[in-house]
Amino acid sequence: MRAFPFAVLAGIFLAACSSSVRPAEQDGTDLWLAAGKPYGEVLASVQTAIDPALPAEGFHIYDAGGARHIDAGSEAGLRYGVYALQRAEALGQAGPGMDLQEKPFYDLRILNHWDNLDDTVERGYAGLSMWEWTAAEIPEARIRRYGELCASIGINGSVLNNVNSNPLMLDAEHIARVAKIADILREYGIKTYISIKWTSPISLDGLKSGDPLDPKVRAWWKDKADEIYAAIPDFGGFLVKANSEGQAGPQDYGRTHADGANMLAEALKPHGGIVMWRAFVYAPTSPDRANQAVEEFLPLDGQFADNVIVQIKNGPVDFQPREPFSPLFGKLRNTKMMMEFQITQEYLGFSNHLAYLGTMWKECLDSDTYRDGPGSSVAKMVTAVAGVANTGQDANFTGYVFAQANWYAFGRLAWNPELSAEEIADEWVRQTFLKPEGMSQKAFDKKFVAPVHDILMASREAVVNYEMPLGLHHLFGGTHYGPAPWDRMPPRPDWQPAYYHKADSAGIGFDRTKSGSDNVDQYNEPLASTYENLETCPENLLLWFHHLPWDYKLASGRTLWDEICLHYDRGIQTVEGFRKTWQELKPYVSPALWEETDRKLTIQANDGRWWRDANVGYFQTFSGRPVPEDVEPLRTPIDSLIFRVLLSDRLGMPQHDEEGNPIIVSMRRFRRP
Ligand code: GCW
Repeated sequence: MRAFPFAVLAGIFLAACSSSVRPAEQDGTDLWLAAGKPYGEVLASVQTAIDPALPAEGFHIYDAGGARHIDAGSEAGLRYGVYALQRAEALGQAGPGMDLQEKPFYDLRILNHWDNLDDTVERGYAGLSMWEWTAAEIPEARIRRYGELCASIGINGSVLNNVNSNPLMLDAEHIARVAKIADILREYGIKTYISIKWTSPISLDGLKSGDPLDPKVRAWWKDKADEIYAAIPDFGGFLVKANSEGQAGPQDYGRTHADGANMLAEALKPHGGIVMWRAFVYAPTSPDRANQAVEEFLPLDGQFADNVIVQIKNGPVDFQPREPFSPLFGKLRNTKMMMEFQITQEYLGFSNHLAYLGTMWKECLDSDTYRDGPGSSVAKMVTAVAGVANTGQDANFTGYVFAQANWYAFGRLAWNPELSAEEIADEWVRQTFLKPEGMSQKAFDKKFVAPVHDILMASREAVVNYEMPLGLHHLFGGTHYGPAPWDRMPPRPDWQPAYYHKADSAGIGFDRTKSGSDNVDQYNEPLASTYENLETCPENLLLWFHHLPWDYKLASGRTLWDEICLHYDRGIQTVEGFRKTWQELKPYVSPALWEETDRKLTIQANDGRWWRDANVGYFQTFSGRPVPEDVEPLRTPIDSLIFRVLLSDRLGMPQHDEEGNPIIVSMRRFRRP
């Protein structure tokens, strides 16, 4: 027998190993339940008991007498326990002697669906409404699947329709339909809520007014609540957008938000329902939109009924890639507050861009408001959490496998805001992507899980960088997908990017210091001074709080102008890094998921360059400075971007060509600025 040299033998052996690694077939429709055992199987493997001494939604998993047990405070707690065990098994954390006791941090963990009765979804990027309002029957199987997914991460409430609500939501036909959906969701521990339109009594029954102090109006809402509870005995309550972006509300009758919320609260109270009253209010006349929620709501602190909770967006403007936390979280003391996060990526590339939001939400939850001294984190100030859902009729629910990570992260953080974004990312990757056959767990962890986890962790900062770095915000146009810093679209100044970036030949940024809009003073000390002072203002919020000259020197020693260019470039290069990594991951991921992600990462990189060309190119018309030599040069002259728009389909989804470039077209009509 001829002896092969060792190196040759080793080579043959390695080749055999790698060729026997075959990616698992999967298409993303199992979401994060892909790697776990079926629920029924996990349930059948344990002994269960309801122990009223445990917290209602809490559970205890432990081993005793040669068996695994799950004790829980209620049926819902038991379900959470089974899912927790399923997750632990999938993550390899369910070995003998397991002992895990948990209860949710927040009682209300709610998804807000901005779904319309015509089946469109406002800011929805995963197809039409999954509730299928216009179909003859409700989509039962789909709703069950949704129920499982929500329950598996502890979500216990669902607001079925858009906050820009339709009065028909409250007619008999829709109440009956909502009742059918609620009957299914109840099985998964999920309460059903609806968004109401303030003027419903006028539209539906011809009342002359919507005045919350008018006895007829009050009686109408009371009767309506009784009617709903007759159909849905455990109905959760109302979510309300009032006196906001053109929606009517109590202020139209000279009344306050508290008057309005309390009227509804009174109607719901006998049934145990709640009102979630949104603080997303702003008027076109204000010099700083970021100041308005505090201006309107602080004077009402302590006036809201005990079954009212004020729902506040994480930032003071509107779900931008980076905002400081809303100052309202540090101001209200005698009002229940609820966080509103946006899971759907309205400003972070829709369902095209890979942007893991666990990091963004943690940044907000961990921020110290100093309301009751140091340690008053936003997470501790709020008593409930809502997330604007990213679900639709798409088979994978979210339009992109990586968008599923955000639904997952929302649920996990609502359950336990102390989890880290890293842990959640790691859990999600391991449960979502199946290990290829013939690959050891260790190899899979190293070659696939770790790099994908790293992509997730870097992704939000990449978006901030190529869209709106250094505290810039609201630079988008049209459908909110792409850049339009030049946009001066009527009718409102506070819908125009120039209101926010304020670029001129002297510099750029919004002066929110004491000598500007004084937004800094809405924050408690030491934050007010930290933001006010250029030496201490965090660089990633610099242009949020300050208007600075183009040649202002940053910590790096470079000028503001150069740093702006550098950040845009860094965002693009980070996405290029994701693309490169993804190429290397091809052997370990199913072809369907690999192709989907590859195409979307290409789109993301191209979109990133479009954001850069538009913003850097436009700001250069003011700065008059060259783009530094160590960054990638601009690709498209600014002249050819201004006044052109992205081609979108009928649902507002952006169109890209074969190479993944955004299709930018001339406007059909000139709109007078
Ligand atoms: O950010 C804006 C969105 C609107 C949304 C509004 C809100 C539902 O662009 O689509 O309306 O916020 O939160 O009410």
